[in-house]
Amino acid sequence: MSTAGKVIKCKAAVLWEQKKPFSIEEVEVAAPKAYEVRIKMVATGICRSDDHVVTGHLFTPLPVILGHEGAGIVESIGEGVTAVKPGDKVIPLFIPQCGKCTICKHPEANLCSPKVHPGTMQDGTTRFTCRGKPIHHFASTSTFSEYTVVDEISIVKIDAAAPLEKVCLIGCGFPTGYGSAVKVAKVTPGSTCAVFGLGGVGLSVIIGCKAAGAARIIGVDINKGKFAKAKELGATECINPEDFQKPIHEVLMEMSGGGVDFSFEVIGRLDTMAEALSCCHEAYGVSVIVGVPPVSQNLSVDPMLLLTGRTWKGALFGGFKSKDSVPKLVADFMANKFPLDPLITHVLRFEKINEGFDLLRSGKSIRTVLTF
Ligand code: PAD
Ligand code: ZN
Repeated sequence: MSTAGKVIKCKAAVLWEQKKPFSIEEVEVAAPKAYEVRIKMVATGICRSDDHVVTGHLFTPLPVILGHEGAGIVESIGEGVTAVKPGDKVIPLFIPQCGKCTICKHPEANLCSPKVHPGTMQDGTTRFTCRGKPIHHFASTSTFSEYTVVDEISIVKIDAAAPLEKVCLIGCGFPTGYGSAVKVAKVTPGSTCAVFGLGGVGLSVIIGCKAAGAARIIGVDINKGKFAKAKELGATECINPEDFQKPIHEVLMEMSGGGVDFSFEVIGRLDTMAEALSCCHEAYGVSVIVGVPPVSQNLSVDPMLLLTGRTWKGALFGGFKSKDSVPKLVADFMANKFPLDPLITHVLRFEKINEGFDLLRSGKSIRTVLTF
Protein backbone atom coordinates (compact mmCIF):
# COMPACT_ATOMS: atom_id res chain seq x y z
CA MET A 1 0.00 0.00 0.00
CA SER A 2 1.41 3.36 -0.96
CA THR A 3 2.53 5.65 1.84
CA ALA A 4 2.56 8.73 -0.42
CA GLY A 5 0.68 11.68 1.04
CA LYS A 6 0.44 10.02 4.48
CA VAL A 7 2.29 10.52 7.73
CA ILE A 8 4.86 7.73 8.21
CA LYS A 9 5.66 6.40 11.69
CA CYS A 10 9.19 5.09 11.88
CA LYS A 11 12.32 4.93 14.02
CA ALA A 12 14.78 7.79 14.32
CA ALA A 13 17.70 8.68 16.59
CA VAL A 14 16.70 11.83 18.48
CA LEU A 15 19.22 14.00 20.32
CA TRP A 16 17.16 15.66 23.07
CA GLU A 17 20.07 17.29 24.92
CA GLN A 18 23.77 18.03 24.40
CA LYS A 19 26.25 15.48 25.76
CA LYS A 20 23.57 12.78 26.05
CA PRO A 21 23.24 9.53 24.06
CA PHE A 22 20.90 9.35 21.09
CA SER A 23 17.49 7.98 21.90
CA ILE A 24 15.87 5.62 19.36
CA GLU A 25 12.31 6.87 19.21
CA GLU A 26 9.16 6.38 17.16
CA VAL A 27 8.75 9.60 15.16
CA GLU A 28 6.11 10.85 12.76
CA VAL A 29 7.42 12.02 9.42
CA ALA A 30 4.96 14.27 7.58
CA ALA A 31 4.39 14.01 3.84
CA PRO A 32 6.60 16.26 1.70
CA LYS A 33 5.13 19.67 0.83
CA ALA A 34 5.66 21.42 -2.52
CA TYR A 35 9.29 21.16 -3.72
CA GLU A 36 10.13 18.64 -1.02
CA VAL A 37 11.08 14.96 -1.16
CA ARG A 38 10.62 12.13 1.36
CA ILE A 39 13.42 9.56 1.38
CA LYS A 40 13.65 6.03 2.79
CA MET A 41 17.20 5.96 4.16
CA VAL A 42 19.31 2.91 3.34
CA ALA A 43 22.67 3.85 4.88
CA THR A 44 24.34 6.73 6.70
CA GLY A 45 27.89 7.40 7.80
CA ILE A 46 28.81 8.93 11.14
CA CYS A 47 30.91 12.11 10.73
CA ARG A 48 32.69 14.12 13.42
CA SER A 49 30.47 17.10 12.55
CA ASP A 50 27.50 15.15 14.02
CA ASP A 51 29.48 14.58 17.20
CA HIS A 52 30.38 18.29 17.27
CA VAL A 53 26.65 19.00 17.80
CA VAL A 54 26.49 16.50 20.67
CA THR A 55 29.47 18.16 22.42
CA GLY A 56 28.31 21.74 21.70
CA HIS A 57 31.34 22.48 19.45
CA LEU A 58 28.85 23.15 16.58
CA PHE A 59 25.48 24.82 17.17
CA THR A 60 22.11 23.67 15.84
CA PRO A 61 18.74 23.84 17.66
CA LEU A 62 17.69 20.84 19.78
CA PRO A 63 15.90 18.46 19.95
CA VAL A 64 17.21 17.34 16.59
CA ILE A 65 17.64 14.42 14.23
CA LEU A 66 21.29 14.60 13.14
CA GLY A 67 23.09 12.81 10.29
CA HIS A 68 24.20 14.36 7.01
CA GLU A 69 26.16 11.62 5.18
CA GLY A 70 23.42 9.35 3.89
CA ALA A 71 21.99 7.61 0.86
CA GLY A 72 18.50 6.31 0.23
CA ILE A 73 15.57 5.82 -2.11
CA VAL A 74 12.84 8.37 -2.85
CA GLU A 75 9.56 7.29 -1.23
CA SER A 76 7.38 10.18 -2.41
CA ILE A 77 7.61 13.70 -3.78
CA GLY A 78 5.72 16.92 -3.15
CA GLU A 79 3.99 19.06 -5.74
CA GLY A 80 6.23 20.59 -8.39
CA VAL A 81 9.24 18.31 -7.81
CA THR A 82 11.02 17.44 -11.06
CA ALA A 83 14.57 16.60 -9.92
CA VAL A 84 13.70 13.09 -8.66
CA LYS A 85 10.85 10.56 -8.67
CA PRO A 86 9.81 7.71 -6.33
CA GLY A 87 12.24 4.79 -6.55
CA ASP A 88 15.29 6.90 -7.50
CA LYS A 89 18.50 6.31 -5.56
CA VAL A 90 19.55 9.63 -4.04
CA ILE A 91 22.04 11.39 -1.80
CA PRO A 92 20.82 14.28 0.42
CA LEU A 93 23.02 17.38 0.15
CA PHE A 94 24.03 19.31 3.27
CA ILE A 95 24.96 22.19 0.99
CA PRO A 96 22.12 22.76 -1.46
CA GLN A 97 22.53 23.90 -5.05
CA CYS A 98 19.54 25.99 -6.15
CA GLY A 99 21.24 26.90 -9.42
CA LYS A 100 19.75 30.40 -9.33
CA CYS A 101 21.57 32.44 -6.68
CA THR A 102 24.66 34.57 -7.24
CA ILE A 103 26.87 31.96 -5.59
CA CYS A 104 25.49 29.06 -7.67
CA LYS A 105 26.08 31.15 -10.80
CA HIS A 106 29.69 31.84 -9.78
CA PRO A 107 31.89 29.30 -11.57
CA GLU A 108 34.06 28.49 -8.53
CA ALA A 109 31.81 28.93 -5.49
CA ASN A 110 29.67 26.24 -3.82
CA LEU A 111 27.90 27.73 -0.77
CA CYS A 112 24.43 28.09 -2.31
CA SER A 113 22.83 31.07 -0.63
CA PRO A 114 19.21 30.18 0.21
CA LYS A 115 19.43 30.70 3.93
CA VAL A 116 18.09 27.63 5.63
CA HIS A 117 16.61 28.59 9.00
CA PRO A 118 18.77 26.50 11.27
CA GLY A 119 16.93 23.31 12.10
CA THR A 120 14.03 23.52 9.65
CA MET A 121 12.98 23.05 6.05
CA GLN A 122 13.28 26.03 3.66
CA ASP A 123 9.75 27.14 4.67
CA GLY A 124 10.77 27.46 8.34
CA THR A 125 8.79 24.44 9.64
CA THR A 126 9.74 20.85 10.49
CA ARG A 127 8.40 17.51 9.17
CA PHE A 128 9.37 15.49 12.27
CA THR A 129 7.26 15.04 15.41
CA CYS A 130 8.09 12.90 18.44
CA ARG A 131 6.00 12.51 21.61
CA GLY A 132 3.89 15.41 20.33
CA LYS A 133 6.87 17.80 19.98
CA PRO A 134 8.36 19.15 16.75
CA ILE A 135 11.90 17.84 16.21
CA HIS A 136 14.45 19.93 14.32
CA HIS A 137 16.14 18.98 11.09
CA PHE A 138 19.92 19.18 10.72
CA ALA A 139 21.86 20.57 7.76
CA SER A 140 18.87 20.01 5.41
CA THR A 141 19.48 16.26 5.64
CA SER A 142 18.71 14.49 9.00
CA THR A 143 19.81 11.05 7.87
CA PHE A 144 19.61 9.36 11.31
CA SER A 145 15.99 8.40 10.60
CA GLU A 146 14.36 5.58 8.65
CA TYR A 147 12.57 8.30 6.66
CA THR A 148 13.55 11.95 6.19
CA VAL A 149 12.20 14.91 4.22
CA VAL A 150 14.49 17.29 2.34
CA ASP A 151 14.04 20.27 0.03
CA GLU A 152 14.36 19.58 -3.69
CA ILE A 153 17.45 21.82 -3.80
CA SER A 154 19.09 19.50 -1.22
CA ILE A 155 18.88 16.17 -3.05
CA VAL A 156 20.41 14.60 -6.13
CA LYS A 157 19.74 11.41 -8.08
CA ILE A 158 22.64 8.97 -8.46
CA ASP A 159 23.34 5.83 -10.53
CA ALA A 160 20.71 3.13 -9.90
CA ALA A 161 23.52 0.54 -9.61
CA ALA A 162 25.42 2.41 -6.85
CA PRO A 163 25.94 0.51 -3.55
CA LEU A 164 24.27 2.89 -1.09
CA GLU A 165 26.07 1.45 1.96
CA LYS A 166 29.32 2.74 0.42
CA VAL A 167 28.44 5.82 -1.62
CA CYS A 168 26.74 7.37 1.41
CA LEU A 169 30.29 8.64 2.15
CA ILE A 170 29.94 10.81 -0.98
CA GLY A 171 27.32 12.76 1.01
CA CYS A 172 30.07 14.34 3.12
CA GLY A 173 33.43 12.89 4.18
CA PHE A 174 34.93 11.78 0.89
CA PRO A 175 34.20 14.89 -1.27
CA THR A 176 35.06 17.19 1.63
CA GLY A 177 38.56 15.79 1.92
CA TYR A 178 39.21 14.94 -1.72
CA GLY A 179 37.92 18.31 -3.00
CA SER A 180 39.96 20.20 -0.39
CA ALA A 181 43.07 18.76 -2.07
CA VAL A 182 42.18 18.77 -5.76
CA LYS A 183 39.80 21.72 -5.95
CA VAL A 184 40.44 24.09 -3.04
CA ALA A 185 44.22 23.79 -2.57
CA LYS A 186 44.79 22.63 -6.16
CA VAL A 187 47.66 20.37 -5.12
CA THR A 188 50.36 20.22 -7.81
CA PRO A 189 52.43 17.25 -9.06
CA GLY A 190 55.68 16.76 -7.16
CA SER A 191 54.55 18.89 -4.19
CA THR A 192 54.87 18.26 -0.45
CA CYS A 193 51.63 18.19 1.60
CA ALA A 194 50.94 18.01 5.34
CA VAL A 195 47.59 16.65 6.53
CA PHE A 196 46.64 17.35 10.17
CA GLY A 197 44.05 14.80 11.34
CA LEU A 198 43.75 11.32 9.85
CA GLY A 199 40.03 10.58 10.29
CA GLY A 200 37.65 9.86 7.42
CA VAL A 201 37.98 13.39 6.04
CA GLY A 202 41.78 13.66 6.49
CA LEU A 203 42.31 10.30 4.77
CA SER A 204 40.16 11.57 1.88
CA VAL A 205 42.49 14.60 1.67
CA ILE A 206 45.37 12.13 1.36
CA ILE A 207 43.57 10.27 -1.46
CA GLY A 208 43.17 13.67 -3.21
CA CYS A 209 46.81 14.71 -2.69
CA LYS A 210 47.97 11.38 -4.11
CA ALA A 211 45.61 11.65 -7.11
CA ALA A 212 46.99 15.15 -7.78
CA GLY A 213 50.52 13.74 -7.92
CA ALA A 214 51.99 15.00 -4.62
CA ALA A 215 55.48 13.56 -4.05
CA ARG A 216 55.39 13.70 -0.25
CA ILE A 217 52.32 13.48 1.96
CA ILE A 218 53.02 13.86 5.67
CA GLY A 219 50.22 12.73 8.00
CA VAL A 220 50.00 14.38 11.44
CA ASP A 221 47.91 12.82 14.21
CA ILE A 222 48.13 12.22 17.96
CA ASN A 223 46.65 8.73 17.46
CA LYS A 224 49.37 6.45 16.06
CA GLY A 225 46.68 3.88 15.37
CA LYS A 226 45.71 6.00 12.34
CA PHE A 227 49.12 5.79 10.64
CA ALA A 228 48.90 2.39 8.93
CA LYS A 229 45.71 3.28 7.03
CA ALA A 230 47.10 6.72 6.12
CA LYS A 231 50.17 5.05 4.58
CA GLU A 232 48.00 2.51 2.77
CA LEU A 233 46.14 5.42 1.15
CA GLY A 234 49.20 7.44 0.14
CA ALA A 235 50.89 9.12 3.13
CA THR A 236 54.65 8.84 2.69
CA GLU A 237 55.41 9.62 6.37
CA CYS A 238 53.34 10.05 9.55
CA ILE A 239 54.28 11.96 12.68
CA ASN A 240 52.83 12.40 16.15
CA PRO A 241 53.20 15.93 17.61
CA GLU A 242 53.48 14.37 21.09
CA ASP A 243 56.79 12.75 20.08
CA PHE A 244 58.51 16.15 19.71
CA GLN A 245 59.59 18.84 22.15
CA LYS A 246 59.22 21.68 19.64
CA PRO A 247 56.07 22.95 17.89
CA ILE A 248 55.02 20.65 15.05
CA HIS A 249 55.23 23.40 12.43
CA GLU A 250 58.96 23.65 13.11
CA VAL A 251 59.32 19.89 12.71
CA LEU A 252 57.45 20.05 9.39
CA MET A 253 59.51 22.99 8.17
CA GLU A 254 62.70 21.05 8.87
CA MET A 255 61.36 17.88 7.25
CA SER A 256 60.39 19.79 4.10
CA GLY A 257 63.38 22.10 3.80
CA GLY A 258 61.66 25.37 4.71
CA GLY A 259 57.94 24.59 4.64
CA VAL A 260 55.35 22.49 2.83
CA ASP A 261 53.59 23.50 -0.39
CA PHE A 262 50.13 22.60 0.92
CA SER A 263 48.76 21.97 4.41
CA PHE A 264 45.31 20.91 5.59
CA GLU A 265 43.74 21.20 9.03
CA VAL A 266 41.23 18.34 9.25
CA ILE A 267 40.60 18.23 13.01
CA GLY A 268 38.64 21.35 14.01
CA ARG A 269 41.00 22.96 16.56
CA LEU A 270 42.31 26.52 16.64
CA ASP A 271 45.85 25.53 17.68
CA THR A 272 46.25 23.07 14.81
CA MET A 273 44.79 25.61 12.34
CA ALA A 274 47.58 28.00 13.35
CA GLU A 275 50.22 25.25 13.18
CA ALA A 276 49.00 24.23 9.71
CA LEU A 277 49.32 27.80 8.44
CA SER A 278 52.76 28.22 10.03
CA CYS A 279 54.21 25.05 8.47
CA CYS A 280 53.59 26.36 4.93
CA HIS A 281 56.51 27.65 2.89
CA GLU A 282 56.77 31.42 2.70
CA ALA A 283 56.09 33.03 -0.70
CA TYR A 284 53.88 30.19 -2.01
CA GLY A 285 52.52 27.82 0.67
CA VAL A 286 48.75 27.27 0.79
CA SER A 287 46.90 26.19 3.94
CA VAL A 288 43.30 24.95 3.86
CA ILE A 289 40.95 24.81 6.86
CA VAL A 290 38.68 21.76 6.58
CA GLY A 291 37.93 21.03 10.26
CA VAL A 292 34.94 22.80 11.79
CA PRO A 293 36.17 25.29 14.42
CA PRO A 294 34.50 25.52 17.84
CA VAL A 295 31.47 27.85 17.75
CA SER A 296 32.16 31.61 18.21
CA GLN A 297 35.90 31.39 18.87
CA ASN A 298 38.56 33.58 17.32
CA LEU A 299 42.05 32.72 16.30
CA SER A 300 44.94 35.16 16.50
CA VAL A 301 47.80 34.80 14.03
CA ASP A 302 50.72 36.98 12.94
CA PRO A 303 49.56 38.61 9.67
CA MET A 304 53.23 38.62 8.60
CA LEU A 305 52.64 34.96 7.72
CA LEU A 306 50.23 36.14 4.99
CA LEU A 307 52.16 39.26 3.98
CA THR A 308 55.09 37.02 3.20
CA GLY A 309 53.11 35.09 0.64
CA ARG A 310 51.26 32.25 2.31
CA THR A 311 47.61 31.75 1.34
CA TRP A 312 45.00 30.74 3.94
CA LYS A 313 41.70 29.30 2.73
CA GLY A 314 38.80 27.20 3.89
CA ALA A 315 35.86 25.44 2.29
CA LEU A 316 32.86 23.31 3.05
CA PHE A 317 32.24 20.11 1.08
CA GLY A 318 35.64 20.38 -0.61
CA GLY A 319 34.48 23.37 -2.64
CA PHE A 320 32.29 21.10 -4.79
CA LYS A 321 28.97 22.34 -6.16
CA SER A 322 26.85 19.58 -4.65
CA LYS A 323 24.25 18.71 -7.33
CA ASP A 324 26.79 18.91 -10.15
CA SER A 325 29.50 16.91 -8.41
CA VAL A 326 27.88 14.16 -6.34
CA PRO A 327 26.53 12.08 -9.28
CA LYS A 328 29.91 12.44 -11.05
CA LEU A 329 31.78 11.33 -7.94
CA VAL A 330 29.46 8.32 -7.63
CA ALA A 331 30.19 7.46 -11.29
CA ASP A 332 33.93 7.85 -10.64
CA PHE A 333 33.68 5.53 -7.64
CA MET A 334 31.83 2.96 -9.77
CA ALA A 335 34.65 3.27 -12.35
CA ASN A 336 37.21 2.50 -9.58
CA LYS A 337 38.81 5.94 -9.81
CA PHE A 338 39.09 6.13 -6.01
CA PRO A 339 38.40 3.76 -3.11
CA LEU A 340 35.84 4.12 -0.32
CA ASP A 341 36.14 0.67 1.28
CA PRO A 342 39.30 1.49 3.30
CA LEU A 343 37.44 4.39 4.95
CA ILE A 344 34.63 2.12 6.19
CA THR A 345 35.94 0.30 9.25
CA HIS A 346 32.60 -0.64 10.82
CA VAL A 347 29.06 -1.39 9.61
CA LEU A 348 26.34 -1.47 12.27
CA ARG A 349 22.58 -1.66 12.34
CA PHE A 350 21.07 1.82 12.74
CA GLU A 351 19.79 0.98 16.26
CA LYS A 352 23.44 0.67 17.38
CA ILE A 353 24.13 4.35 16.64
CA ASN A 354 25.47 5.04 20.15
CA GLU A 355 28.01 2.25 19.70
CA GLY A 356 29.04 3.88 16.41
CA PHE A 357 29.66 7.22 18.16
CA ASP A 358 31.64 5.48 20.92
CA LEU A 359 33.90 3.97 18.23
CA LEU A 360 34.50 7.46 16.76
CA ARG A 361 35.17 9.06 20.14
CA SER A 362 37.59 6.34 21.21
CA GLY A 363 39.57 6.73 17.95
CA LYS A 364 38.90 3.10 16.95
CA SER A 365 36.89 3.77 13.78
CA ILE A 366 37.39 5.77 10.60
CA ARG A 367 33.85 5.71 9.24
CA THR A 368 31.05 3.65 10.77
CA VAL A 369 28.21 3.13 8.32
CA LEU A 370 24.79 2.55 9.87
CA THR A 371 22.37 0.47 7.81
CA PHE A 372 18.59 0.56 8.08
P1 PAD B 1 37.72 12.35 13.02
O1 PAD B 1 37.43 12.60 14.43
O2 PAD B 1 37.45 11.00 12.43
O3 PAD B 1 39.27 12.68 12.71
C1 PAD B 1 40.00 13.67 13.38
C2 PAD B 1 41.42 13.17 13.62
O4 PAD B 1 42.16 14.22 14.26
C3 PAD B 1 41.50 11.94 14.53
O5 PAD B 1 42.26 10.92 13.90
C4 PAD B 1 42.19 12.49 15.79
O6 PAD B 1 43.05 11.52 16.42
C5 PAD B 1 43.00 13.65 15.24
N1 PAD B 1 43.34 14.66 16.23
C6 PAD B 1 42.57 15.13 17.27
N2 PAD B 1 43.23 16.08 17.95
C7 PAD B 1 44.44 16.23 17.35
C8 PAD B 1 45.56 17.07 17.58
N3 PAD B 1 45.57 17.95 18.59
N4 PAD B 1 46.63 16.97 16.76
C9 PAD B 1 46.63 16.06 15.73
N5 PAD B 1 45.59 15.24 15.46
C10 PAD B 1 44.51 15.33 16.25
O7 PAD B 1 36.93 13.47 12.20
P2 PAD B 1 36.47 13.57 10.64
O8 PAD B 1 37.57 13.10 9.78
O9 PAD B 1 35.10 13.01 10.52
O10 PAD B 1 36.31 15.17 10.55
C11 PAD B 1 37.45 16.00 10.72
C12 PAD B 1 37.03 17.45 10.85
O11 PAD B 1 36.46 17.88 9.61
C13 PAD B 1 35.95 17.69 11.91
O12 PAD B 1 36.20 18.94 12.57
C14 PAD B 1 34.69 17.78 11.11
O13 PAD B 1 33.69 18.50 11.77
C15 PAD B 1 35.21 18.50 9.88
C16 PAD B 1 34.34 18.37 8.66
N6 PAD B 1 34.26 19.43 7.83
C17 PAD B 1 33.50 19.38 6.72
C18 PAD B 1 33.49 20.54 5.79
O14 PAD B 1 32.60 20.62 4.93
N7 PAD B 1 34.47 21.41 5.89
C19 PAD B 1 32.78 18.25 6.40
C20 PAD B 1 32.90 17.15 7.23
C21 PAD B 1 33.68 17.20 8.37
ZN1 ZN C 1 30.25 15.47 7.66
